[in-house]
Amino acid sequence: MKIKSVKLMRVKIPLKHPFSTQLQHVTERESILMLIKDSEGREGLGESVAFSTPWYTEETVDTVESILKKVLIPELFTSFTTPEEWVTNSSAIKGNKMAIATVEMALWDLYAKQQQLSFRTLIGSEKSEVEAGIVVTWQTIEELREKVKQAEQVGYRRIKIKITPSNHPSELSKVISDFPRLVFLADANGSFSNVSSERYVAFDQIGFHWIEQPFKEKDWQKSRWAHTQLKTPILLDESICSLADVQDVTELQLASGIVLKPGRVGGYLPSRQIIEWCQQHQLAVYIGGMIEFGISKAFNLAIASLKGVNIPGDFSESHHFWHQDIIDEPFLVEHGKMRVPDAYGIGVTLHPFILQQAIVSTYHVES
Ligand code: OSB
Ligand code: MG
Repeated sequence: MKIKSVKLMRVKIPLKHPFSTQLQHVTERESILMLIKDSEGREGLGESVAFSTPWYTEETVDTVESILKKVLIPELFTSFTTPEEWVTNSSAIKGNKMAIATVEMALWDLYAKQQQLSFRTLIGSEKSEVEAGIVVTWQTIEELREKVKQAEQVGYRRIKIKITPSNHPSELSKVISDFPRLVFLADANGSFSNVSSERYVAFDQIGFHWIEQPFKEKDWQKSRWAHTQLKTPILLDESICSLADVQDVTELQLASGIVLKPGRVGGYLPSRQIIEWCQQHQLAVYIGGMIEFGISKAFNLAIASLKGVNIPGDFSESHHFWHQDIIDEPFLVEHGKMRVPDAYGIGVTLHPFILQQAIVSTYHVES
């Protein structure tokens, strides 16, 4: 896979509406995009999922940019024939999975184009669409009800709502029972670690299909207690950064399933191993989002279409977070589903005008 040139683009786009949770009030999305080219001019696109500051994960836009420039881009100019081989060559690097995943994504996009295949076909997926899913942040119960109603009208069947211990369980139960056709998942982002177990038990009674990350990432005692003693199945999100973490979920009986964020575990290859482990050990798994642009969304859609991914993931329409995404192709929900791109590679192209407006800085290297 001879790489001729690499371009990094640091981009920033305001969110259509602030994404406000217990953890952070996000008003704009900053990210690093990577564009690689081979000697025939074919391109590969990658997108990093790290945020501007370390409020959700240790890696940030700055750390990703720095590791890419200092360590990973030079490795792109070495000799390798497949993305797997590049990953193996780079395996001496500790951590920095989001930086690695950015390169891995660009390599898969380019490699699939070189093979004249869609990334979905290349990885052996047989599904051309997956179930969509939306995340709802809210301040008042009226706002929650209104957003759920709008989501149902768009066609979403799976709704993830952000919860905290200060919400009223009876009000949440009422919202759930008012929308009997929808599947509700609650994401607590670790907020129940700081309150009494009685408070959590009240939320366990609400009737959510799943509760995501009720306790902090390493609060395994509590997760194990809720998983083995209570009724609502638990999914772990922040706790899952590697296959080893998923193996702990099985061996220590911590949860019913996991949220797999490919960018957080290092990309497609580690995601594939995790999905296989989940299949062999009856763990539920869904592909989670991190307020991503369309490059990462397209990549994640292909991964979500693999056999073994058995819960609808974070796949909302392109205009849910933005007025206009940085890619050309819009992602839409049709009958509750979203199509997995089937053009060569990941299947998306940059929108030149939107990109130009979003670019903060660029970095270019040639072999
Ligand atoms: O906890 O799943 C989370 C966004 C940023 C950081 C953490 C999370 C989220 C989401 C967004 O819930 C899901 C999406 O991108 O659709
Ligand atoms: Mg989550």
